[in-house]
Amino acid sequence: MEALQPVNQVGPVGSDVTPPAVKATDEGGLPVKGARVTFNLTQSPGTGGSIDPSSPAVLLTDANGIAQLNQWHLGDATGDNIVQASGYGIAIKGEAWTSILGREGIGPFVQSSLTNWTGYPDMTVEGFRFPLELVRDNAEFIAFGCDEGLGTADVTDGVKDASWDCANTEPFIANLGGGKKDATFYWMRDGSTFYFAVSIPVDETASEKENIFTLYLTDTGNATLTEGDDVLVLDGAAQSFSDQNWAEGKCPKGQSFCAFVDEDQNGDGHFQINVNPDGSAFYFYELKHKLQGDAVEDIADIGRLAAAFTLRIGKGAKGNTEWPGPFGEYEQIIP
Ligand SMILES: [Ca+2]
Ligand SMILES: [Ca+2]
Ligand SMILES: [Ca+2]
Repeated sequence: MEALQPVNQVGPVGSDVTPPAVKATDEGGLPVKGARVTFNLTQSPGTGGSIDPSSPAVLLTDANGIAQLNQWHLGDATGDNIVQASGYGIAIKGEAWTSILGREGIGPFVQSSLTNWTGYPDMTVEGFRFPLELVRDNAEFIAFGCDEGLGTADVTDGVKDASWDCANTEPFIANLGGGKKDATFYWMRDGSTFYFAVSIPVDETASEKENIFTLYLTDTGNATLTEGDDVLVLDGAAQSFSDQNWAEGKCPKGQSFCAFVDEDQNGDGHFQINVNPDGSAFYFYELKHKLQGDAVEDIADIGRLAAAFTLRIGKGAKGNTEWPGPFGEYEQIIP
């Protein structure tokens, strides 16, 4: 029995995640139809967690050997939700053949590569005696229920791991040399740190020369970029992160980007081109910035946060994105 869906998932508490599915095959790798698989919801934090059909759900595999739940709804509290799938199979000692019992204990069991064969363990078939062995097979599926916007992300690799599924998200349109793309802005926090990311689909996996994600943060509730605001720069091509602060009015003449590099470098970030399971690619920029209680060059109040960002991918105006736009305007992301 093989798990067909991810055995580890993350989803907001009280949400639906991908329902578990298993495939039953014989030792020749052929799908086994009609095998009985029992799905048990063995752990569900809080209340409201369920599977459909309800636990214990007993399903028969289809012609492709697949049994799948219709739905898996996470409990309303943070923690691991667990579904276990189990079924019995028969192995013939010394023979490369396996089948699945129709019910626990003794037959009838489902036939696979042999025809018109019904019987019991340690039985005789066509004059030959096959010692049979009952084998219990299990698969375990775990889905972590998280509170949306709360969690800790690993930003050391530019890879979008499952922890980002806990983040707040906002869609935006990214301008690329090849046209506009539907992209996503992510943010989340734990007790001491904010995490931000953007994900942008791309048509090819070639790296871009100009490749910079610049994030602006303020906690003052101001609608526009102001001196002293936090500036975080992630240069994807150079793989460099820089913690800065906005220096309005101190710009050299003719220069529009007026940020000073902080004495206290606080944070980290990475960029990578990732490949989806379907083979399509996406840029992923991820960074973190520790919350500060006192440093003037960093955000001070974690209870209220407004953000803006620019994204430059490729040369020229076609590759410039401003969110929420126009430049210098903020959007409140924590009210
Ligand atoms: Ca990561
Ligand atoms: Ca700093
Ligand atoms: Ca700063």
